[in-house]
Amino acid sequence: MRTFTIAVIAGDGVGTEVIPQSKRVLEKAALKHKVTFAFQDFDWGAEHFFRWGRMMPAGAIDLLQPCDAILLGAVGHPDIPDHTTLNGLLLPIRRAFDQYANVRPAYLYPGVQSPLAKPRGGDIDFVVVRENTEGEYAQVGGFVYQLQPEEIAIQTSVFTRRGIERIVRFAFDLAVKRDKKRRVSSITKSNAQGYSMALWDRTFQDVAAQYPNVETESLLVDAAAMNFIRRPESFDVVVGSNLFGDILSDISAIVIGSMGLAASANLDPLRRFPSMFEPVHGSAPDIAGKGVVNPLATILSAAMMLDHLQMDEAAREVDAAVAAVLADGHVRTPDLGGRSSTEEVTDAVLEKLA
Ligand code: GGG
Repeated sequence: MRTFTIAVIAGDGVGTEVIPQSKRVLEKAALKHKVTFAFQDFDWGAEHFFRWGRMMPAGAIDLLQPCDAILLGAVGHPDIPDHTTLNGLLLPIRRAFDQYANVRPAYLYPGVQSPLAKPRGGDIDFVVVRENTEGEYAQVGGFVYQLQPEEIAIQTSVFTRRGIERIVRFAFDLAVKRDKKRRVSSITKSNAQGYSMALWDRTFQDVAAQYPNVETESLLVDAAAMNFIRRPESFDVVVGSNLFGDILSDISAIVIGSMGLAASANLDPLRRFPSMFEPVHGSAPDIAGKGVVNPLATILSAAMMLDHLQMDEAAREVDAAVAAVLADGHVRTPDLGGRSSTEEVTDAVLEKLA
């Protein structure tokens, strides 16, 4: 029987509530498909920071490296600056394992109400592909006259042709693999960012020329934000920089009905290192500890992990079980207008899986 070693970082806030639920679903899938998941839990995050002054220990990357995949809950705590939590855990893992493709599907499941008036279940079905290792999140810069009245902060974006080319190519390959609209939308702000984003535009055109059967469009990020609301059904694969992908995928999460349904994968497409799977949402301190967080984003992220581990059928089954629960409409957490608990929603998914 094949055993997959899964590093599990539940993290903070609602992360500690959704991760046990996704493990329950994975265990059920494992039983059915005759594999084993050996979960290795790492108690890194805010509590680790309060105790040791770091979000994760110095040797963390070495501990994660041998694992087949990483499942992450959420990071963030109201008493720690967000840049400390993000740069102390999530971003170093993405960079260390060259998880350069952050894949964030936006699918409006039948039975779920979009806040937009027009779209019905199935009408919205696209994927945001976010460059995940460089761009605006490269953490290059510094302070001059720090903490003095004349303080200066300099933060530089890093865009490389190699970095842009590989993520754009990933987006085109995904459009071909999805075989839906075969359209890739590239998002920049090259009218204002005349160097980095101009390089992005040129690289996009170069790669696009190699995919004559894929339709393309280039949008400025402000127009893209507008069109995610105005014509979400027109998108197929959307590719953007680290920052733009991060922002736009929050819009796509909400047009499909809830942040609680938005899954994501941080992929090393070359499979040299473990990839990491996480819900798009953060630690949600406002609802943490109440037992009402929606577990479906994490369960769908676990389904993406199954797909990455080449358990395609198991991935499809988990996705279908989630779709069936949403279509029934009886069992749902408050973010979707229901009154069910986190555990009850998982119970309903497990029932459908059976
Ligand atoms: N689910 C992981 C999490 O806590 N995400 C919140 C967050 O701030 N993410 C920033 C990012 O994805 O770059």
